[in-house]
Amino acid sequence: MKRLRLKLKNKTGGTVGPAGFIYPLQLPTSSTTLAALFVSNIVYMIKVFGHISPDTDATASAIIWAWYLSEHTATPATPYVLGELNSETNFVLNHFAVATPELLPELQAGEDVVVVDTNNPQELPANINETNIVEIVDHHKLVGGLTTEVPSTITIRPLACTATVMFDKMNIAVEALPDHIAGLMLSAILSDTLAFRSPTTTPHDKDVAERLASRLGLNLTEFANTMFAAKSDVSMFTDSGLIMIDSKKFAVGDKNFRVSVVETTTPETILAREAGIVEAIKNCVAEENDVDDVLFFIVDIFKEEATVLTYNDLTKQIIASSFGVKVESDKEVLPGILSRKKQILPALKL
Ligand SMILES: [Mn+2]
Repeated sequence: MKRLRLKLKNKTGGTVGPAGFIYPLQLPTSSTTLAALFVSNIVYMIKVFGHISPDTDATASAIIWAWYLSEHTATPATPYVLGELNSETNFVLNHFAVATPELLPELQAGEDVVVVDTNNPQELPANINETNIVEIVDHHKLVGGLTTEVPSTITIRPLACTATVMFDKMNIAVEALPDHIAGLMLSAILSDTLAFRSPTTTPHDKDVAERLASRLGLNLTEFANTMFAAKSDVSMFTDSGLIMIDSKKFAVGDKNFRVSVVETTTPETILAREAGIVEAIKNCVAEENDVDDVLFFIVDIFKEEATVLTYNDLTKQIIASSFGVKVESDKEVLPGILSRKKQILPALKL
């Protein structure tokens, strides 16, 4: 904290107030009032966070952007996450010696926030539209629903990963990036692209990842495989935890689904838990009023195929009509299907 204050003072020419707080000369937004500068008597600190069910990109992007805002724009920022991290993300944070971000506390009306790796209010705190969203950095389709009182900086680019968008926006040479920031960027790209296997991958994502890997002296394939091995250890998750690791709500016709994905190199360990997972799905449908069913996809990273559980009539029907297959058993293998964003959600129909 001391280092940050000194840096802030040097950069902005701000002054230190009577209580030792920094009063920046340039406030980040025109709507920021002096009262809003202080949250629980601490220095003004903008909160940066991604979506619920945080994955490696959502977590890494929050850390990367908070670092960038703090170090390069004199806007002190703190990264947060909206839930428990998956085993891949924990591995990545450990590997690059980065502290796990705290869980996002309840947001106050009017407080400044930055949203990364989503623009979907359904994946954000319920009162998100009462906050002041000063910036969004994302790579998902624009779904609508987020509103702002004043103009906001919004960057959504058709790249495979939010970290790639950030790499471009920062415009800092790979050599000048600290190790942990380069490492988080690389990990986020490898995670979101499944090491360039996913059809969401663009040549630019690949190029940036290769430059980051060489900057870090990492063998890209080996590092990606270690990440995927970490991701594949889901022994710490309960069956209901498993369907929530990476889950997005999605409406198809008049039905609301949870579309859950587990990416793994060892699908047999997940399939061994099939009965328990189906029970967990039934409990989820009973508990969540706005969920009619859960589509649970097990993505085999190395074989580049997905197995989806088709345990009842509705799941059989939607998988049959969406993917043009005859569904005759309680699961269906879909060759070549890796990406929920690009291959699963756009295909879903009843
Ligand atoms: Mn992402």
